[in-house]
Amino acid sequence: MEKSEETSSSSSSRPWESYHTVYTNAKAGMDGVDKEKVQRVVYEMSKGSKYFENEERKEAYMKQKIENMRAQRANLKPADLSHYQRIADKRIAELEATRDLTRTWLHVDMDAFYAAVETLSNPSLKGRPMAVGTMSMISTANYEARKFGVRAAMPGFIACKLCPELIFVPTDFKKYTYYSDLTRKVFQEYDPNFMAASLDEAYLDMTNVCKERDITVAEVTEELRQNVYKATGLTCSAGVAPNRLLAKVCSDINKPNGQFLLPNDRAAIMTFISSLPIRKIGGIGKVTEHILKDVFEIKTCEDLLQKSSFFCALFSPSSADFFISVGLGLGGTDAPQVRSRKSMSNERTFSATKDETFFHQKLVELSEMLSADMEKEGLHGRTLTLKLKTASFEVKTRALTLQSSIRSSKDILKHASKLLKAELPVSLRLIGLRMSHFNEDKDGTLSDPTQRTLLNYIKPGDDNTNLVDDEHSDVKDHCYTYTNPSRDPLSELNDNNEQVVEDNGLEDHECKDQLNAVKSSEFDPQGTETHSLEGRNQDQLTMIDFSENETGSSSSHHKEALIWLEDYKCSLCGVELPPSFLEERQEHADFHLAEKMQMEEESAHAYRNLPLKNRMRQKEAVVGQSKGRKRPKHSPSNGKHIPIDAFFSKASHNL
Ligand code: DCP
Ligand code: MG
Repeated sequence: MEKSEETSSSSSSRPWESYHTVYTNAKAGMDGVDKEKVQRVVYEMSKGSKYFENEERKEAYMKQKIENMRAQRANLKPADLSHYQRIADKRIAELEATRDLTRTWLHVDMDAFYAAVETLSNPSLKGRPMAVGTMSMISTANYEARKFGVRAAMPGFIACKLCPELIFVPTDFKKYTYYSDLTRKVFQEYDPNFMAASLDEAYLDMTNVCKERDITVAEVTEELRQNVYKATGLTCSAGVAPNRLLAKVCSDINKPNGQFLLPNDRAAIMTFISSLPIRKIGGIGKVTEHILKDVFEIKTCEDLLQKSSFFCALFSPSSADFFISVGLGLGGTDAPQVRSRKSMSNERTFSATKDETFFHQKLVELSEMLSADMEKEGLHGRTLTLKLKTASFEVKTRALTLQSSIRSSKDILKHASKLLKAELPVSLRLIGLRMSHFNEDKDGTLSDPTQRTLLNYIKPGDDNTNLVDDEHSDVKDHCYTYTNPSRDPLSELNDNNEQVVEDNGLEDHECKDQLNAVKSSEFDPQGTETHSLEGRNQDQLTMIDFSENETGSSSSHHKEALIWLEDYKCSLCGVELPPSFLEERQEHADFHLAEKMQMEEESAHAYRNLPLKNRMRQKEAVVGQSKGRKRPKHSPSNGKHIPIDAFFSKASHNL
């Protein structure tokens, strides 16, 4: 059996050659970089660290996935393959029939956004290598610094080693938001329903403006870029294509300050796609790339079509559709409906610390920002989720759903502090807050509070559910259409308006975005690949992993509670959300989680209020049942919330 480049070199005398992290991935402006030097420096400087250990865990996990997939491939008989080839050919024809060449999409992305904004305020930085961020973490680097291999999501101390002249500038999110708003005003002139994908990028449907003004898309794109420059003093790059997936790929081609147009012509698209490396596609991250390369020898998007029988044989229908669609150069073309905001979040990354006063300060800042954002959009929220990344890179979320919705920073802080208190003492490197379940009633009362019974948590025993391949959905669905565009902190993967979000390199489903994934490898705060490749049966089943274990190898007790039936229906309440609605799905999962915890708390409360005699009877019954079973580890409960680890051990009994 063939060995991948990476596996074969891992034991060589040049161990860094197999050390691929987000830091060693190339971004725009890094083409001429000495990749081996960067790899060696990153390897040497991170060796022995927790980050390194985590990378090794992920690497081991990926290798295991690859081995499993190889074994499955080896089991396929020629007759199986021709059977699946027929299925694939049919699906190719069906998907081809959906091709829509009538729209013209533009993806616009600001060049070295934070760095460019900082250079505007301090022109002496011009032409000198500089990075925005700190010694712990860099948010972005200008193109001068990129020549040395310095890039976003890289720790500053590694960047200094690569480029000793590097100048550091601290982040100033207010400034970036201000400039982002200016760019959005320009975008609105061309497409009032443009889709903001992050602070520095957006998708615009240019079909109407071209028709109305009888102007070519090349001209109008030049004009838009000039107008952005006039409004902000900043340059941007653009990609134009018949769909958003391709427009996103195109905007990176002539970065910085350039544009690339792909005509609305099938032959041109197929030529473009034929040599396009799969990794350029949003939604194909490191793990998927390696599986496709190492197991199926797939390197380009064209290879995806040629090997489509394997997808039909070994992957879920949604994954197979995704790969085939990419092979055909298909992507989102529809003008999405205006949807209301589902959640808002922000987070802060810092060097690992146990300092509780510091945590409190961070919570104060985050609560204030969240409150200000909600106020800006006239929203009140009911579900508050606290996100924590521990010193060992484990990501945990703790959520709580309130009886009535809140907005003030004081209220947010109060509840966030309760959630955090239950986790102390802890060493953290990231704290985030997310608010969801909004209602727009200004008084904060709920017009339709959702009341559910325990029955809602009984999961139908359905073995035949489909894989929710979170890696493969279209970023279009993670973007919100703004009639009044404002800051869009929704997309956790793309919208780093508050912080550096580390990429664990596992995948780019950024925004956890997919078909049109944005910020590919840069934004993957959760980093858990839900795309199960262990076997056909498992492949058919996807569960929401609330724990967001970044190693990608979460233990089974973490994987409970919510299954997307037939790929789109929530097993708990029947709500329908297609796989591409990643953010909404996460939010929906949070809702169930918080609701479940609330109910647990309520039953605990009812239990506490039972006469002592009855309680004793119940306790005896429980002890009897659980004899011989390992006792779940519970975190201290605080107030209305039950820590998630308690929830999972309970859930695995209940469901
Ligand atoms: N960002 C961040 N952390 C990351 C990646 C990005 O904080 N891991 C922030 C800083 C960037 C901004 O988001 O300036 C936009 O991200 P891009 O990926 O678009 O990167 P840049 O705009 O900096 O550079 P490019 O010219 O490659 O678009
Ligand atoms: Mg950018």
